[in-house]
Amino acid sequence: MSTTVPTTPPTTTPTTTPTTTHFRTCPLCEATCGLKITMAGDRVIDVRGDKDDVFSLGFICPKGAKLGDLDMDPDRLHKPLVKRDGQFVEVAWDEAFAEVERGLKAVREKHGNEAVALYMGNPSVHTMAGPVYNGVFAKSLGTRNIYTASTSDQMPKHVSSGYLFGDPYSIPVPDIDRTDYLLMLGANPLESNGSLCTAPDFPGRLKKLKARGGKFVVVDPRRTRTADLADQHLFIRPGADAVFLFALVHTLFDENLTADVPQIVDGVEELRVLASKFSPETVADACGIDASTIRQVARDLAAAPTAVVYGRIGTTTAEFGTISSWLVDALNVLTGNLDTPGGAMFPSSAARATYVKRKPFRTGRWRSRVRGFAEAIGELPTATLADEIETPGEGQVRALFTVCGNPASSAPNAPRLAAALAELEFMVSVDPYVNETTRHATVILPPPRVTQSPHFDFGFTQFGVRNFANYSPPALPLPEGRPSEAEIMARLVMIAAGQGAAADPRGLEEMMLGGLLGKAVQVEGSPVHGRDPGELRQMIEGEGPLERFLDLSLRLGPYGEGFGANPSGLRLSTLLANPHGIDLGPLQPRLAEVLSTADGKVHLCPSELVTDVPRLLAWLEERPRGMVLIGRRHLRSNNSWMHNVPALVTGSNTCTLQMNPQDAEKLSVTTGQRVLVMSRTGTVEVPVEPTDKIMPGVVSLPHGWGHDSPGVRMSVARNTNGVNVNTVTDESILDVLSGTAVFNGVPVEVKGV
Ligand SMILES: Nc1nc2c(c(=O)[nH]1)N[C@H]1C(S)=C(S)[C@@H](COP(=O)(O)OP(=O)(O)OC[C@H]3O[C@@H](n4cnc5c(=O)[nH]c(N)nc54)[C@H](O)[C@@H]3O)O[C@H]1N2
Ligand SMILES: Nc1nc2c(c(=O)[nH]1)N[C@H]1C(S)=C(S)[C@@H](COP(=O)(O)OP(=O)(O)OC[C@H]3O[C@@H](n4cnc5c(=O)[nH]c(N)nc54)[C@H](O)[C@@H]3O)O[C@H]1N2
Ligand code: SF4
Ligand SMILES: [Mo]
Repeated sequence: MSTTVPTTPPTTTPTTTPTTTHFRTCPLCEATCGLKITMAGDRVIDVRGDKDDVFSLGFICPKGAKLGDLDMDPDRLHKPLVKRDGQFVEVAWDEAFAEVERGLKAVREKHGNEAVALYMGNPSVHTMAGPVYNGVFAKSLGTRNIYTASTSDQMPKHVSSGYLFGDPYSIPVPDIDRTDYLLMLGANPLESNGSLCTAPDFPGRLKKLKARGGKFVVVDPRRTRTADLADQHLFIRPGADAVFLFALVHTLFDENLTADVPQIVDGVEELRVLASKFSPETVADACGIDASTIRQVARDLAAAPTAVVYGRIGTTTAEFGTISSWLVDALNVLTGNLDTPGGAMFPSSAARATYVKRKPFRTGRWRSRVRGFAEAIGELPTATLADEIETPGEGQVRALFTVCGNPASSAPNAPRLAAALAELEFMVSVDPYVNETTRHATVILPPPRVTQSPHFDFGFTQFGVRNFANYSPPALPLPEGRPSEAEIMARLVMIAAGQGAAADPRGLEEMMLGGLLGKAVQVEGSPVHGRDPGELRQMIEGEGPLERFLDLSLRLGPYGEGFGANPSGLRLSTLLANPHGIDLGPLQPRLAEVLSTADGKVHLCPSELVTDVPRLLAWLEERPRGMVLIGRRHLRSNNSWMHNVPALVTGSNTCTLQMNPQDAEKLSVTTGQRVLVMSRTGTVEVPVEPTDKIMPGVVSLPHGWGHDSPGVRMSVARNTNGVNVNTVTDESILDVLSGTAVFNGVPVEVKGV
């Protein structure tokens, strides 16, 4: 579709240049909106919602509309940087990879493989290269020091799904398009556009829920824009979701409101006994919600023809994140709403390998060296990465790779981690910016522009409220000699595997494709069982390695053409012929397919999760009763990395401390006055924003701000007024079952300056 040969960075194109139109899925958040992008030469001149997109139907948010500014950001790196004598210098790609090989080899020879850590951040599930190469890269490094943003986010959900259903990757989503009653805790989709629930135009879908006579209830310490739209909003004291949910479970049993629970569910009686300790009357004070209101919510949930409970970041990045995640699904089971339309359902991604049966899940197969935290899905908690870098001894982390991550901003007690990064012997970052994290790198390998990269959501097709598939080829070709993100990752894999910086990435690709096909032909029930992998390899189509992986995944997926077994099924060419995507219909019940527990049952009361209940009971007695801090997302921010787009950092997108007017009055502070927010780990100074939208005793600061560290090369972000909230979040407190950081309910003291 594109006609011109671009240079990078984008040129200043005369206005007479002919324009081209490109339909692409927005890769910025989980909503996967279809965009219509107009380009003049290699410049993006207009972005709007693609009204023909089968899923988003023209919806777009301000971030998607500014995708062009992000794509053409003058601060974006186009050449690798290597640090020499403390200064970054631009080098050729071959030289950069050779430097990576030298540095990695030196650390491994001196300290062993465990001295090398890997951190993968949020966009690594939004790129195509991430899902294809991250796993093999982690493996080729041969270290247990694997960290990701998941332990600052949704790991509790993986652990609860792992123990309930046997598969940590099968996370049910709320079927919001068909439900009659939605109970939403700790999510604000009117700003975030939804998470672990891919629903482009989430606001429109919530309005439709109400228009069809449904009800939705928001539980949040802040009256958010989502809460404003809801039928009912309950202020909850931060961190109390686990006891609130337990009280709902209690009420269902206490008032005989449970539905007929299917035979396949185990542990109902154990859960009843456990929940008996959490009556609404016992937990009301901790929640800040009357016992009668808690009982009313349980009754409404049980009475609705279809209903679903959905909990997100406010419930997962909390001290009892895994218990909350578990009870959300327990409530869906007990009310008869798991795996049924209008309830919590398991999406079916078009790129899912249908023939893979997972091994029964467990955490703690190994533990972190310093603080002994359990591994979960092969990862250690990001909250303990600083311990692993700072603490001497065998296995001390001395080198780090970061891919799509900014942990020096995003991790709890980020300043401590940033200081630890500065002490590393060697560090490589795959990242387009010199930011809070990458400024510490020895080598920075920048991925190409968004418009030069292909897109398919391997991640978020697993969380859609409808099943869908959408592929966007690159809008612009890569300039000669400029590696794609896939090639950057492939080269890192080969370096880590000892094949050297100059090895041909096609060798790795063939090995990976051959490995997948080799496995698929062996599994009974696979559409290619018994076939010749070599013959199948010949059939795979696609221009680059990512397209070929996608073609393979689609062909072997649940709607796939099965390498000829189902000729009308999906393959890459089907998606290429449908630039507005393919709608694969509403979600279908598929629990039987998902269940991977050893006994083939749903474990409603897994003993592994019950072990944390005594800590919850102790918290009920000794919970923080003073001021606590929670987070906040704004529509025009996205974590730490979009503050360099001028149009996104104006107006209300500011880093203020929201505080209830009663609390502001006690401190004698008014709008705009500066206050100190102090915690065990640090202090930040911020302007206060009194608002009755936040409950008394709670303050809120957004994350991802504070870009004025020395060496950060983000000229717009540098000049924004913001502080890093993770200066005051505490890495010493975790959701122990999942190793997840606590960003909500952090005890703080606030003082006027
Ligand atoms: N206090 C507090 N802290 C939080 C949160 C909170 O709510 N409160 N939220 C947490 C959550 S949910 C998350 S997911 C984490 C996020 O934590 P991180 O993933 O560590 O941080 P991000 O800010 O998302 O940074 C993304 C990085 O990827 C780079 N990047 C962007 N696009 C690309 C690309 O295409 N390729 C490559 N290679 N790099 C790219 C950016 O330049 C940036 O450096 O933060 C967590 N931290
Ligand atoms: N605009 C924008 N969109 C984003 C992002 C972004 O930074 N900006 N980040 C993306 C990422 S990485 C993610 S993971 C998703 C997250 O998506 P969401 O989970 O929807 O995230 P938030 O908007 O932070 O909403 C969390 C809500 O939880 C509330 N909360 C805080 N503490 C508690 C508590 O103890 N209990 C309860 N019940 N509620 C609590 C907060 O007040 C807030 O309203 O958003 C994604 N989308
Ligand atoms: S809601 Fe998300 S996917 Fe949609 S345009 Fe905005 S950033 Fe992009
Ligand atoms: Mo996240």
